[in-house]
Amino acid sequence: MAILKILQYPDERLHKIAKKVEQVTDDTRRLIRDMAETMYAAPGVGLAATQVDVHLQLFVADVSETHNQLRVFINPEILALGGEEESEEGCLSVPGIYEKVTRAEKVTVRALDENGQPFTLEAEGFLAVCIQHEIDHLRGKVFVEHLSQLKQMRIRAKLKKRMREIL
Ligand code: GNR
Ligand code: NI
Repeated sequence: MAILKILQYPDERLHKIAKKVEQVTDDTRRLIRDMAETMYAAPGVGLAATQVDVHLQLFVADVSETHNQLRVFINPEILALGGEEESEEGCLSVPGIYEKVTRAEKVTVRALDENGQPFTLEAEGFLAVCIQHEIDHLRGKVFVEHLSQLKQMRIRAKLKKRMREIL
């Protein structure tokens, strides 16, 4: 097991488009285990491969209060979106920034699990938000890119200032 390094916005690698996983292998499962460990340690409720600089269509999520209901999504496809709802989001790649984003209230997604078995899931509430947030990452999109240009500029300035203060 290993804790992986999470890319920090603004990093151009967060804009790479993830490629399909052609075969679910032991290597895929090792990556999934490391991503899960990284997500739980952060702590976070989701983590996309893009965030650990692996550009494959794969993410993990656990929105349970008990942190023992890991969900794995490989090659996720959105089959349907319904409704609209605004909620506050954060991202492990944009630490300390929380902003409201409007997304679909319900999402139907098809994906493969860690054994390469297909499943379809209808999600709503926080899980639906999380799934859309992670699929955005796989498409090279960070949640702040749903905000106005002005807000994005302010966020980038804030993060750069913070980075300077640490160094
Ligand atoms: O840990 C996370 N919390 C969160 C809160 C609201 C909406 C989305 C998320 S996902 C985020 C982890 C992360 O960055 N996943 O990509
Ligand atoms: Ni994120």
